[in-house]
Amino acid sequence: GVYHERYHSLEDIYFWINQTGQDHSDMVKVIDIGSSFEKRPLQVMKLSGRRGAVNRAMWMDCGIHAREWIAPAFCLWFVNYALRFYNHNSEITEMLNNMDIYILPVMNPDGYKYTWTTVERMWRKNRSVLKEGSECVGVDLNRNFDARWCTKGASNDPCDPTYCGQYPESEPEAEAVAKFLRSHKDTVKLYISIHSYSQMLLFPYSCSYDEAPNHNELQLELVKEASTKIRRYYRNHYKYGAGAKTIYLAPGGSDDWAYNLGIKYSFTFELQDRGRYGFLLPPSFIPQACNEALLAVKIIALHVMKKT
Ligand code: 0X9
Ligand code: ZN
Repeated sequence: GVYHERYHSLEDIYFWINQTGQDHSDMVKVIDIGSSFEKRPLQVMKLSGRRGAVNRAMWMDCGIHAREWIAPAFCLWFVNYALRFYNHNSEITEMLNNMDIYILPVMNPDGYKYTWTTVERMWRKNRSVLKEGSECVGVDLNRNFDARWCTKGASNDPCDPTYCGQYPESEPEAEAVAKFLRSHKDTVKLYISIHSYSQMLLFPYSCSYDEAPNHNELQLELVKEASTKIRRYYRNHYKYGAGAKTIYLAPGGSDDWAYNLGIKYSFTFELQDRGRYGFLLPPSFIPQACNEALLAVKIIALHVMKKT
């Protein structure tokens, strides 16, 4: 529908999340997992098929970084697709019949709101204010997780866009996600974090050049396969590989942390584009950007279901 071909304000997204929960109460449950620095709710949508309980789940978060507007747009697109095509598309039906899908559409609501309402459209971090010391605001939530925290590739200067925070999980947004995943780690088999831009499908590690134990499976059976299909069906090019070698060394990320927690299928997607518009991706690009990412999510989720 036309709703998903636009970007939405934070208030619109909250309204949509709760409306969707009410309209589809048989398949959607809205769960509050915590609140942001400025006390906005962190709302997760739990999607389930019309079946009994299952002991398998996946997690997807969007909008860790404030300016990456295509990310929350993708989470909304995905939920809409799942609800609309459950029992009509075999892949999404199989996913929902065999796993619960936890979706956090806006992990950084304060930052997202800030990019919508001030001239700082290029803001990246959250909006946390330090009690003492610095005048500068915000922590990079994707440097705030406990994975070689604040080593090379992150900054300990609060004024930098990649500031790692005072300690791992110092930020309420990162802490809430980490807490939720720790308490669901026996069921969550797949972690996906949605970012932009640069068109990449990344997996651990990004915090070091070490090769993950299941590197070959992640590389050859999953992201390569997804990239090939995106090229075939959408004529678009996605790079793929371990984060540190493919994009850059960057510690403290959610994907590496989730991987070390035991979620052996852990990914960061960088959606469109490759830099022409960058973070300012025009709304007319939303449908293709989301369909490409959806294809990759399906390929990976179906593989994980077979293997776990
Ligand atoms: O630097 C990041 O956090 C991500 N790129 S972005 O341009 N969206 O900021 C890449 C994250 C890759 N994974 C880790 N660094 N753990
Ligand atoms: Zn990002």
